[in-house]
Amino acid sequence: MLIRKGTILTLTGILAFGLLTACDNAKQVPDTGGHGGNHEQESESEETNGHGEHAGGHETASDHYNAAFTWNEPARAGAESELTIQITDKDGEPVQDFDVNHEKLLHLIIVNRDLSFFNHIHPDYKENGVFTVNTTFPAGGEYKLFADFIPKGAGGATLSEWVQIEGEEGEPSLIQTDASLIKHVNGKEIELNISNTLSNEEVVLAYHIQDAKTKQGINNLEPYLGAVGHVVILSEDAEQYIHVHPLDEQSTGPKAEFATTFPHSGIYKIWGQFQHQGEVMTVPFVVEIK
Ligand SMILES: [Cu+2]
Repeated sequence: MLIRKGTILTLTGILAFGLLTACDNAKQVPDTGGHGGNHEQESESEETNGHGEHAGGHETASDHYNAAFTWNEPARAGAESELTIQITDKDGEPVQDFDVNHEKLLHLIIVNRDLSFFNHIHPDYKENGVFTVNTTFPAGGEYKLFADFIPKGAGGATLSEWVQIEGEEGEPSLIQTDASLIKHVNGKEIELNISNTLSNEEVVLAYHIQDAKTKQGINNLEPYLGAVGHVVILSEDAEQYIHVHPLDEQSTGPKAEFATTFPHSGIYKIWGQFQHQGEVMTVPFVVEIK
C-alpha cells in the first residue's frame, strides 16, 4: 500500500515537473492531475488578482469555481463573527453537490499575514453552495481564508481570499526557519524528519510523536478527519497552498509520513495535525526549501 502510493506520488511529481517546465511561468503550480481518485496532495497556486484566477495558461479545478466570503456584520477581532462562503461555478450558478473529502464537505484554513495564526475549521453546509461557520480572530489585520473542497465529480479546488479584520493589530513577527525540527505540544515531543529540502523533488515528511516526559512513542493516535494526520503547507507569502494526506492513513503512530513536492525554493510553514485522547495537536515547523 505504502509503496504503491509512493509510486503514484513519484509519477505525479514527474508529471508536475514536466508541466511546470512546459508552462514558462515559474509562479504557477500545475494541477497534479491526481485529484480524482487520490487526494494525497492538493496544491494550488493562488494569484492575487482574484479568486482562483490564474495568470498562466493551464487550468485547474480551482479555475472553474468561485468562492465569495462574506460576513453577517463587519468582522472584529475578539468577537465571534459568522462567515458565509458561497461556492459558484463559472456561470455564477451555485454548486449543489460536493464530494466528502476526509469526512467533510469543505475545509477552511485561516492564517494571518505572518503565519503565526493558523486555524482549520469545518463550515456547515446549508444548501445551494452555501456554507457558514462562526469563528473568532485573535487580533485585527489581514487574514487569508482558504476554502478546500471537491465539487462532485470534479478535482479538488482551493479558493482563497485575503480579508481585513477590524481591531487592534498584533506585532508582526518574522517567519524564521526552525533550527531544530523538534517541538513540544500538548505534552508530546514531535520530531519532523524531512527527506530532502529541494523544490520540484518528492519530499517525505516523517513525523515521530512521543511522550515528552517518558520518551515513549505514542502508538495509539486516533484518526483525525479519517487519517492519522493532516498536513497543510503554505509558502511564506501564503500564495502556495498544499494540503497533504498521509502515505498510510491507517497508521496509529508513533510515525506519520507524508509525501509532497514544494513548487519552488523559499521559506514554507508546515502545520501537522494529529489527535490523541480526543485532543487535536497542531504542530508548526518552518523550513527552507532550496
Ligand atoms: Cu479540514
